[in-house]
Amino acid sequence: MTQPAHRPAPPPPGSSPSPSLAVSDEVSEALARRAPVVALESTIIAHGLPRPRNLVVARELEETVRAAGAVPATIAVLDGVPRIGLTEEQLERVASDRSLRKLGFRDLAPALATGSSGATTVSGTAFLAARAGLRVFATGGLGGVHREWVSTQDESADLGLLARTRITTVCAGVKSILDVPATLERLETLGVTVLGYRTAEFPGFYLTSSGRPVDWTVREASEVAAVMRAQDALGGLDSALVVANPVPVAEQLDPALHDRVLAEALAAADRADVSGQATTPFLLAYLTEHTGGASLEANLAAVRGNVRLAAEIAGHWAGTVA
Ligand code: PSU
Ligand code: MN
Repeated sequence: MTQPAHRPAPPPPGSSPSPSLAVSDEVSEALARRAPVVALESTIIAHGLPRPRNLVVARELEETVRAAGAVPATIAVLDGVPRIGLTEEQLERVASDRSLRKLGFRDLAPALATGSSGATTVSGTAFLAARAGLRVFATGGLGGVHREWVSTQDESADLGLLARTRITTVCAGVKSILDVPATLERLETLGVTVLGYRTAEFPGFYLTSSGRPVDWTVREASEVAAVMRAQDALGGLDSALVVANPVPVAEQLDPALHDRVLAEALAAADRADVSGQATTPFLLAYLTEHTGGASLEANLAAVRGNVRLAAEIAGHWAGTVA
């Protein structure tokens, strides 16, 4: 056997070995027997939904995965340890601890090094899930290119991370607070495959449709698993597979109300000078408050549908369902 040309330098004396992922017993057993597992993010719980409803939802989403015959793996970083699969106590902490940070991919290393705790965004979750060997992930809406990008250059790290990570991400499109057409262009540029699930139109998060077309439509979870196998057969670059699953028309936010309150929310964010990681939680909270909770219900309907579909895809991927 030939030796690698470059070997990693040994750790400096006194430094501890790099902390590894803490995969819960339930998730590692499921992975070992190749049972279906669905990764769930924690930012939506800690920063995207109002308390105390967030904890009820976090539990419900895990239950939904189980009911569909898969194992849920909610992901967060607690006291510097990246956790894949949380105990009930840990889930409660994610939902209630206000000091929890919001961790994108780039925040993971400092969080580990400093023993910090935080909820993981799509980029943080997708990275950790893939590192743990998970292949299917459900969220609400992806981050993307913000309106006003020309002046702020605010584009979620979700996009770049998904371009480099082999994980199937089920979402209701990208959050409608964003510049959806620009985000779709970026996904194309970055080479991220997008499938519409039973739709020819890209979903609009709170709304069933964003009005933009998708290039590929699938009708069954088994077809998504077939595309995943084709990704692997092609090999080469790792990138995600985005499965865009619209909220049912009956459960969408009223489009006129959406447009009116979103315009107000964007103006309020501008006045309050919100930026960076605070932007998305600010806008989501504004919408919840000023639609009398209707946007929250649409958001939850979208997430529930995504989690159900992700569990079904995971079943087909694992080969436990025909
Ligand atoms: N989906 C939701 N609610 C949320 C999010 C997604 O229904 O709060 C979170 C995800 O964690 C996503 C993040 O990664 O919002 C995007 O934040 P930013 O725009 O700051 O990258
Ligand atoms: Mn941002």
